[in-house]
Amino acid sequence: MDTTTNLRPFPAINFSNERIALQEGKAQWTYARLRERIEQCASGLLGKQSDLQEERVAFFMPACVDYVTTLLGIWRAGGIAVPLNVAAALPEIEHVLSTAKVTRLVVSISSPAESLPGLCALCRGLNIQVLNVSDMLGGKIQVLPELNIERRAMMLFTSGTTNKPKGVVSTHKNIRAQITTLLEAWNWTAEDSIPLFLPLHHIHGIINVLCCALWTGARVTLFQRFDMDTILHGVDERDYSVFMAVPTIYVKLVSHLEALPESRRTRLCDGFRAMRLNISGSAACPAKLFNQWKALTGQSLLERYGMTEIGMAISNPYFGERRAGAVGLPLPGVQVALFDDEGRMIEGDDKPGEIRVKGDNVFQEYWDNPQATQESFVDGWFCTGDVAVRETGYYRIMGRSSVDIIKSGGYKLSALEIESTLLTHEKIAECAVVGIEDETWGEAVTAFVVLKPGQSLEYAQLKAWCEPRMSPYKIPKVLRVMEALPRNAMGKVLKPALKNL
Ligand code: MCA
Ligand code: AMP
Repeated sequence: MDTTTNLRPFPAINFSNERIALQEGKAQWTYARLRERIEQCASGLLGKQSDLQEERVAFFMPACVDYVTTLLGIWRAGGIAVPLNVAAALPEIEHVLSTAKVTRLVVSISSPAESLPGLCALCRGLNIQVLNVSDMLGGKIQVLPELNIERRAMMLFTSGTTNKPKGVVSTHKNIRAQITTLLEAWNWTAEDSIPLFLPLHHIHGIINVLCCALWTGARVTLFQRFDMDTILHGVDERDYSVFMAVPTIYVKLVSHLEALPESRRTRLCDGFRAMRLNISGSAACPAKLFNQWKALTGQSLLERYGMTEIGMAISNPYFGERRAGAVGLPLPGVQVALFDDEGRMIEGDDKPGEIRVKGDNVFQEYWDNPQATQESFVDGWFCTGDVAVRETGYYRIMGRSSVDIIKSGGYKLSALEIESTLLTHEKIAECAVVGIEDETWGEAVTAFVVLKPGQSLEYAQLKAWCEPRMSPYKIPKVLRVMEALPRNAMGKVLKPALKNL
């Protein structure tokens, strides 16, 4: 196998030339034009250097052609791409930039650094140069480096059971494995066309949608966010063959479609019916939702399971039974096993255990955190912290080993991170954050707080206070003011008890 990478592993980018790679509004970019942009961006980033040598280059952009140009430009020039969450609050961006020791931040005309108040000053303080992607386009293309595929390529931040998010570092080899397994399993072809409306600081949007499509020569229609009417317009126009979303989006689609007049509903449901594949992932797809979607559109949602550290690991089959409530079978090239509490591998069906994963898809390390990296592997297996059971070979996720991880609308959140911010509120003495089951969000972030003596706090006040301090999706949906938090004899908060209040 080729052990070097530049863009050659993305065969379509080199060879699809006149095919449309990207569509944004009415504008379109062919693969040839995209390649030129990527090489110009890579050359601009390199300047007089011959290789970025794993420099961490962050970029702050929603889904747009400049985002794609920058991501692939950084890879092409030998840097580590650090995509930022465009909805993040400034303290969260500061954590990413300083942890990753980012040296340059790329912005675009549509998302200048000024769009987030304080970002320019933050970059000055951290000695980070801010550059605009448009300044790098149109320049001369220079000789670009050949890179070994073992080199680091991307750092995504993920919440864990510790306080602040950790940087998950994947190599070019990991990324290649994460893409190619999905191309094979889901039958991607150059004829595919997919809308991309998911955030682009996570695997789901970056690898499963964008990179899979660009690897094969398919077409990606870019949207800055999930806007129901715009997305459904494309469905009505039969623009897409594949649709990928988190369960919350399917919940929203079901209630939207059900509320429409019958003729309009039928047209749109027929639009989904005409696609070759609808996929759900990032959080559990309840059997009820699977059945509702099937009843409306005739599509059996293909549910799959993945994680920032491993890309995708388990998937229902493209051909064959797609089982409601189950995530399916290990993907090609990915080893998956269940382990009991004593660390013994579980053979056979029906015994629950922790999912552990091995394969080229598994990330290299948590950035600058060898201890966390070491603790997350046992005998070469990556320990996911998710508990599953096999039923006639199919995996079904039963839950997580930690109550401190919350999944809301597909985002993984750390209860501890939210608690530590809430504890800086002048009126809050104690707090515990838990995810309470919710039909739309999967889990709704709920804050149980004990106030300091004589204080009162309304939900609206808390929400307004949180806004500059955390991403909107982390802000508690519910505030419960308590006299005291339930604790065990050791003084530890009994979170499961809170979930049942
Ligand atoms: C938006 N809001 C949320 C969330 N999203 N609240 C809780 N959880 C959320 N996920 C809040 C906003 O703050 C706002 O609150 C209100 O909902 C409406 O906001 P809006 O932006 O209009 O909502 P939306 O556009 O309908 O967003 C819902 C969404 C979005 C499209 C489902 O959350 C989303 O894109 N989720 C996908 C995340 C994702 O890609 N995860 C993959 C990571 P207010 O009205 O009070 O201001 S996991 C991964 O990559 C692994 C590898 C995997 O397996 O895939
Ligand atoms: P993230 O770290 O944001 O990539 O989220 C990964 C986590 O999402 C996994 O560890 C699971 O807990 C959860 N997850 C992803 N896909 C599914 C699924 N199909 N069903 C249940 N949980 C899922």
